[in-house]
Formats: sequence, structure tokens, C-alpha cells
Amino acid sequence: KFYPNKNATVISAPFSGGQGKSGVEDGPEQLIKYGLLKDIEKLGWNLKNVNPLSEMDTDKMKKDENDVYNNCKRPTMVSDCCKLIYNEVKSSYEKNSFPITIGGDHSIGMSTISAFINTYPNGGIVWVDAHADINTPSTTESGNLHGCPVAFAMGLDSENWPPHFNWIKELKTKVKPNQITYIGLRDVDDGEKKLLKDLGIKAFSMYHVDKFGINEVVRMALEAVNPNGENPIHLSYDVDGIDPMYAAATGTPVRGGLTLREGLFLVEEIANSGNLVGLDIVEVNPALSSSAQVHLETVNTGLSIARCAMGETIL
Ligand code: EXY
Ligand code: MN
Ligand code: MN
Ligand code: MN
Repeated sequence: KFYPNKNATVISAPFSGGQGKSGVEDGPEQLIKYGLLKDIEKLGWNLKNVNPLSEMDTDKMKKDENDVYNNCKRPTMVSDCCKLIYNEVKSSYEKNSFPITIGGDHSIGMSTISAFINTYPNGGIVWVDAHADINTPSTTESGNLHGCPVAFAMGLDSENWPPHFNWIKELKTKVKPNQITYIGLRDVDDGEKKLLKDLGIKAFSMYHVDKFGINEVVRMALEAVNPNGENPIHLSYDVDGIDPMYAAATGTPVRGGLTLREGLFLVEEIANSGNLVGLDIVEVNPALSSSAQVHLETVNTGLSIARCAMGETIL
């Protein structure tokens, strides 16, 4: 419905500055090495692969320990890289090319969902994650900006943002509470719980998945952000939403997550709705693999998410 020409852009975002562990910047390379582009082409898509960070010396920037503002770590690096990623995702959306952004850590979600909402102001976002990633500069305890992208895209607490993020503050459209929903939550900070509650964001934790089943949870999630069934959907998928049994090579694994099938079913269901227009796959960190098998499992989980999103199992 949205992409009659089946054009898609794989946007590599080899970025790790939103958190402290190195290795997540190699996620895009590994996903591509194990077949991401070929897999999607096989499903009939015309692909381009771009890397908006190719000119950035992110290694050098990461060592700048003075790059701190209030409680936020590496705001210069995160802001500079996220702005480049924003521009790339926005341009893909404008060209009617399905953006598939591969991370990299989840701080880049501030770019992808901002680009989405500034293209489709009535769109809905599904955020799959063990974490809510909605800390503000005032609530974050870790100072890691990969725990904050949703707050930035919503414009929360913007008076306390590092001035580096003025570009995102000035974007015309902010994500509104009824435009984002979560699936898979199980490690949410107290300050985040209060924000979710106060804002009335519909969030489905693992408790809800167990109680209602994944089919009903996806139905409720889509109803929350796409009540008329016609709005475009952007899916931001943190692989740590899936249980570490299937995706252990990630920076902040939390036990008790989605099974592989639950994690893929929800993607299939959203793809089947015909409204999926953009995808992020983030937080694959090959360096955190305890064995070659764990490495393969995690990368393959990422590849499966991509194939399901691009229609592999639409019959
Ligand atoms: N809530 C914690 C923090 O703000 O540091 C953990 C965030 C982990 C974020 C991961 C990527 O989803
Ligand atoms: Mn995340
Ligand atoms: Mn997470
Ligand atoms: Mn925690």
C-alpha cells in the first residue's frame, strides 16, 4: 500500500556513544555480513545501503571524557550523529523508500521516530524493548542517552536538555503520548514508570504478554496508536526485547523476555496490517557474544526481524 515500487534504504548507523560498551557499532556490518541485504532483496525489494556516519570519527569522539552536560554522557557525539541519521531517515521517507535503520545503540531512535513523525504527523510508533527508553536528562540515573530517545522525540523536559539537541527541539512535530506504544517491557526505572503513567502511554510489559498472549497484545498496541487502522506505523525494535536465550549479544540483556516466535509474530502481524513504513533494528553487540553460537543466534534474530518486517511470511 505504502511502497508500490518496493524501494527500501538500509541505513547503517554504526554508533555506540549512547552507552558505555564498545562493540555495538559493529552491529550493522555483522547484520550485512550475514545476509541482510540479500535477504531483503530476495523478498522483491530494490535496496540501497547508506552510512550517514561514514565521515565521523566516532572512536575519537567517544574518548572525549569532557563531553558531559548535566547528567548526560557524550551529548556532542550523540547529537552530531543523531542529526545525520535524522536527515538520512527523513530523506528516505520523503523519497518513498522504506527506511531500515540498523544500529548501533538505541539513542538513534530519537532520530528515526522524529523523522517518521515529521513525515507522518498522524503516524503510530511501536517500540519493542525490555526498557522504556523514556528517561529525561532529569530522570536518567546512568546518563546513557540510549535510555532517553523517546523523551527527546516527545520533547519532554526540554528546558534541561543539553543545548546540543536544539535541532530536535526545533523540529515541528513531537511524538504525542497516544502515538507510541511499547511491547516487551520488563526493566523500567521508577522515573520512567511515573512518566508512562502521567502521560497515559499504553505500554505492554511481559506481564501483559503472559496475561493476554502476544496476539491480543499486538492487537491492543495497534489499536492504541492506529485506532482507524489506516495510519502508517514505524517499528523500533531493540533486540533486547527478545529473551537473552535468542539474543544474548546485547548491552543490557534482561531475562524473561519475548520468545523468538512472540518477537517475530508481532512483526509479522504489523507487516500484515499493510501499514508498516519504517523499521529500526538496534543494540546487536557482536563483541558481547560469549561464543560463536551466541554471536550467530543474536545476528540471526536481527535478520529474522528484518525478513518478517519486509514481508517474508505474508502469504
Ligand atoms: N533505564 C536504564 C538507563 O536509562 O540507563 C537502561 C536503559 C537501557 C536502554 C536499552 C537500549 O534499551
Ligand atoms: Mn532500547
Ligand atoms: Mn533495551
Ligand atoms: Mn533498571
